[in-house]
Order: sequence, then C-alpha cells, then structure tokens
Amino acid sequence: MDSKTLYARAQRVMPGGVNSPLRACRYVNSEPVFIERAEGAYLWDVEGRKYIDYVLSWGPLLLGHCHPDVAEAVYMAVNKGTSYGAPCEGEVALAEEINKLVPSMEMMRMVSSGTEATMSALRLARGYTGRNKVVKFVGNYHGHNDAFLAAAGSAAQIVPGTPGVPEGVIQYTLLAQYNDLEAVKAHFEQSGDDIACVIVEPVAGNMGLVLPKDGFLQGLRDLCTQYGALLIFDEVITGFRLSIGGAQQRFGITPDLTTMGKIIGGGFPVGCFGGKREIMEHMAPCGGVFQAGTLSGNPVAMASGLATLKALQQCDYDALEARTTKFASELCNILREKGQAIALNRIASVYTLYFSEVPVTNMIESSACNGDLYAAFWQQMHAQGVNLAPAGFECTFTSFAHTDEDLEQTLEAARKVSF
Ligand code: KE4
Repeated sequence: MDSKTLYARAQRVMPGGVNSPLRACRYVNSEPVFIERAEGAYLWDVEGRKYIDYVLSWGPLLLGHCHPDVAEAVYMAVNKGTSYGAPCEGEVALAEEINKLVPSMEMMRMVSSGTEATMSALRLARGYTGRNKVVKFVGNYHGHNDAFLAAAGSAAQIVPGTPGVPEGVIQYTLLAQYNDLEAVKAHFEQSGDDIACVIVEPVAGNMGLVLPKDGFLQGLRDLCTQYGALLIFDEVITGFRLSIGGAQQRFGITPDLTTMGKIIGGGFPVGCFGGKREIMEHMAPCGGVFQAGTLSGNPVAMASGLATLKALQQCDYDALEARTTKFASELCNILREKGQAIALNRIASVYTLYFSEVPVTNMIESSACNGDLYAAFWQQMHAQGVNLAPAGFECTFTSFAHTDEDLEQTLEAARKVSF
C-alpha cells in the first residue's frame, strides 16, 4: 500500500493522521511518508524508496537503526517474556550502568517516556522543597505535561495559549528567555522562597539547537544553590549524545535531578529521572511523593537500553563529532554559495542550520528564521532521499552508522537544491 492511501486511512482514525504532531510534516508543507523498515543510517518507505535518515527517531538512535547488539538483546529478552509487572535484573543493570556513566544520578526511577520523566521530576522537586513554582525557559520543551506547556518549544510552539491547560496550573510556571541569567535572577529575587526548581535543557534542542552561553549553566547552578531550589537538567536529548556522560559531563555542572529518555531506551519507550539519593528517597514507597507505571522497567525496553549504553562505550565520540562538524559546515557553505543567509549551531553529533541573518541564541531569534526557505530545502532533500527534521525548529542528528559516503551523498543532494 502507498503512503497516500495509508495517510488517507490514518486521517480517518487518528487526528491529523499521526500519533505525534510533528510527523504530519505540516511545517514543511508536505505529507508524511509511511515507513516500512529501517537499518543503520537508512529508512525505507512503503513504496521502497530509501532515505539517509538524520532524524533517527528524534534522537534515540545514536547507534543507527536496528544495531545488531541491540536487536540481539531484544530478541533474547522477548524470549523470556514481554512484561512482568514485578522487579527484574534488567532494570537494576540499566540503572547501575546509568549511575556509572552519570554519577549525579545516584538513584533513579525508570518510566516510559521523556514526558513522564520531567512530570515526575517536577512533582519530586515540589514535594521535596515544599514549594510550587518552577522556572522554565521559553522554547525549551519538556514533554506535554501541563506545567511545561507555557511557551514551550518543538511542535507545542505552534499552539498559542495551550488550550486545555488550566490557568491555575500555569500560574506556577515562571518564564525566562534561554541564556538570560538576569531574568532568572529577577524571578529568584521576587519569589525565591516559592521556587521549587529550575528546569533547563542544558543545550536547547527544541527551538533548533541553541547552545548555552558561557556562564549560563553555572549561573543557574549558583542561583539554585543560593535559594535552596533544585536544578533539573532535562537531558532527554543531550543524555549520552553530548558525551557518554551527557551535557553535565561536557560542561562540568552537576544538577540535583536529571531527566533522560530517547537514547536510554535505544529505540524503545524508556524515560528515567534521578539524582541525589537524599532527594530520590522522597519517592514512594520510601517517601510520600507518588509516581508509578504499569510498564516501568519493562524487561524488553531495559535490555534494549542496556545494550545501547554498552555499545556506545565502544564508540569514538570525538571522531563522530569531527565528522559532523565538517559535514555541517560544508552543508552551510553549499547553501551560502546559493545566496542564503545561514546560521549554524552545532555540538557533538547534533546541529541546526537556520535560515537566518543573525546568530540564534534564544527563542526570539529562532522564531524569526525563515520557515518557507527551510521547507523548500527539506522538500528537495527529501525528494532526493535525505530525511531531515520536518521542521526548522528541530535538531538534525548524525549517528555512528552514517558512513562518509552517506555524508557525501547528502552534500551532493544539497548542491542540487535551488531556491
Ligand atoms: P517524550 O515524551 O517525547 O519521550 O519526551 C519529551 C521530551 C522531553 N524533553 C526534551 C528535551 C525533549 O526533546 C522531549 C521530546 N522531544 C521531541 C522532539 N524534539 C519528541 C518528538 C515529538 O514530539 O514527536
């Protein structure tokens, strides 16, 4: 069956024909293709067309699709049952591995998505401090929990006013522009006694990629310490991607709580939140902060996550970063030679290329980028078998599976684009 027919069927039974809004490809004025299978750096659609994939399931597949070690671990796990609703060794082993690689996560709890992880971390921060307010940054996205939908990034930025979110919930969410430490300071000066936590993407990935300015993360750390609030790093994108120890290792800043997702499941639905033992022990059944999940610590998902983290420890992050740096800057040059103004933000194996005259350091600058030009670029790349993020305000990822030929083929496709 072709994508058009499947999309028509999908639209009858699912809003917009999708289970997550970005997949509808509306921001690039297109319709989705339906995927039949994936392996390494490639996707194949139901009509047999092959794509070099730079979305990688929105980040989880740093090893590429269907890595043999991960697939093997999953098959082995499935043979022993798919869900127990009781403790199993896999969840202990994954937690131990995460603790080894990200030592600030002394204790953690497994959940099934990034949204669940951030939602639970916020409740824990509130329960632990006895305070209500949360500082979040405009254009940061922490999943679709009510409290975080104020001025959120990713697809949520398209929905003004967040219908369905009660005013009473949002009143506790204090906003600041990313990289604006003075604004955070002002919030603390005004309501320091009632701020439970500051939650931040240590490198923002949901208004395109935006790097923290020098001193920004340290400034947040200092303010939280000074006022007795918790610093939460949302490492759902950055965890195990910026380095094997995530953004906190790369920048040398220790948060009180960390939320993870994406890579820790290696393509399966896994999230987790964790941090200092003294804080985590406020979770039920040790303490009074409640959270639970029927499929939390699912044995198949745990096996996938553990195999992913083991395999990543054999990978050369520096080499992938060097290749991604060269690739992304060549891509930029190609577009600049076509007369386009491009701003590039990149770190490790993730980047965003903005159609912008000015550098992008926050949501105001990200929103001012030219979405029509990005859509034209995306469509022509897609038609040549290159799958980029279907929105200019998302990240583009490379993986350990991308070969030099894949990157060269992608640059070749970009050379053929016209505006
Ligand atoms: P999930 O609930 O989608 O697993 O994770 C939520 C989340 C939390 N924190 C950060 C920093 C995130 O980036 C995300 C999810 N990211 C988006 C894409 N940028 C997921 C893809 C989608 O919405 O379709």
